[in-house]
Amino acid sequence: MKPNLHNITLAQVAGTKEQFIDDPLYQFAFSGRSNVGKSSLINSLLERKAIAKVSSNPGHTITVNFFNVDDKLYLVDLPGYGYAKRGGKDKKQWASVTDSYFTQNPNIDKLCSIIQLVDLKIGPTVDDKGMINFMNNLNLPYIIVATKSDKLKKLEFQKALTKLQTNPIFREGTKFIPFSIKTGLGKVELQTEIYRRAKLII
Ligand SMILES: Nc1nc2c(ncn2[C@@H]2O[C@H](COP(=O)(O)OP(=O)(O)OP(=O)(O)O)[C@@H](O)[C@H]2O)c(=O)[nH]1
Ligand SMILES: [Mg+2]
Repeated sequence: MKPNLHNITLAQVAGTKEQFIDDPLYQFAFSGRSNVGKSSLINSLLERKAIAKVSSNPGHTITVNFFNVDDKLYLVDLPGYGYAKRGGKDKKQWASVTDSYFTQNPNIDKLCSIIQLVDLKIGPTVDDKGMINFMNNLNLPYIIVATKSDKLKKLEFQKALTKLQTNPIFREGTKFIPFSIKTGLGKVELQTEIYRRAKLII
């Protein structure tokens, strides 16, 4: 059964790996460079305006935030990578908490899929390619969300999407979903894909 989107809580804000959620529910983690739209995507999927904090300044999300969706699954908002301005101790803290979600997380087997965001207009950056190679090497399941698609006109949109889908860096059979918070494109498709992977619907 589909989750009741009226029953959502921010269950955990984790600044260290010891604070990661430890329970049997499936998790879906949102990954991508800073400012690509991870928190916005979570709000859209949960049909809320601001349950996940959005900012026009990159580097907004600095903790790993677990949203409990009707006690059926977690959406996990991760800090973005590739934000050069954040230096020193902060950058290390960010890198370590995101990194440890993937590499030192005793509940990694609960990670059902990574939702990897790529800006459709920009295409995969060097950092995105690093993340995609990392997921390929660790055999982690992922879905590619091509976001901010509203920024492209129809013809450019089709061209950019085909270019992305034919990029050999992605694992064969990869699911691509074009998305926009502005037009609502891709929202229902991604909700359905998540519920299906979490075995809530067939
Ligand atoms: N045009 C357009 N803008 C978007 C879209 N999605 C997000 N944005 C904008 O992009 C900016 C960054 O969005 P966030 O959701 O905070 O990005 P984030 O990936 O969570 O960023 P960090 O927390 O820094 O990693 C905001 O100004 C959003 O309004 C989209 O589909 N289309
Ligand atoms: Mg964010």
